[in-house]
Amino acid sequence: MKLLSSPASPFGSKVKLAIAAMDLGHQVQVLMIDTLGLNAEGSHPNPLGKIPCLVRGDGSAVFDSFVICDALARHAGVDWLVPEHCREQVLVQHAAATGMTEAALLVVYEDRMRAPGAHSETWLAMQHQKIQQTLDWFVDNQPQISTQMNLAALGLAAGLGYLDLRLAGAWRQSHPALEQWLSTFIQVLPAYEATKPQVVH
Ligand SMILES: N[C@@H](CCC(=O)N[C@@H](CS)C(=O)NCC(=O)O)C(=O)O
Repeated sequence: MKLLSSPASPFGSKVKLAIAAMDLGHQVQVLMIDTLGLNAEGSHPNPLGKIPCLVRGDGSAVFDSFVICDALARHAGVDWLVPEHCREQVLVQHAAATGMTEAALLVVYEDRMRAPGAHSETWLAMQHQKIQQTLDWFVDNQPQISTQMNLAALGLAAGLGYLDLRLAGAWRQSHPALEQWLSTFIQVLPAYEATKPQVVH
């Protein structure tokens, strides 16, 4: 299997963490792609032109990151990614992590895709507010950390890594409880350091 991703992608990071947690590293080759380049050529296996995208041996493409994690769990025979006994809680926490990460991506895209004079300060403030409110929410709704790492924990760790990369890690000062949470996560899943969102030169 091939995983199309990029080192900075938070959703790619979540999938790479899932691969490490499920010990599937030897079965998945991670390929770095440039989404803008592939979109231009129209050759992306995901019609949305987004990463991450898993391409299996038979050529079938799986997206988005949630569906990829689910497909990998089924492939590995893993039943703890979304544990049955706390299914709704994990899915809600995962949705919060996803929304927070999407808000951070929108901040980055606003900066990257619009000319400086065309930025909407109102829109940016809304996204920053979503991020802050969700961080607040996670203080009281921390995903459980275990050697069998659930989807919400993977999503939050990848999302916090993206805030480190793109928003200068300001969350660490405002939310020390989550900094402690991430540090415990890394102790249990050290692969975080190699798979967190990062810029590779
Ligand atoms: N819901 C998707 C979101 C994926 C996503 O937004 N990926 C970003 C990079 S992290 C992307 O490909 N952006 C390029 C684009 O939107 O064309 C998932 O969970 O996989």
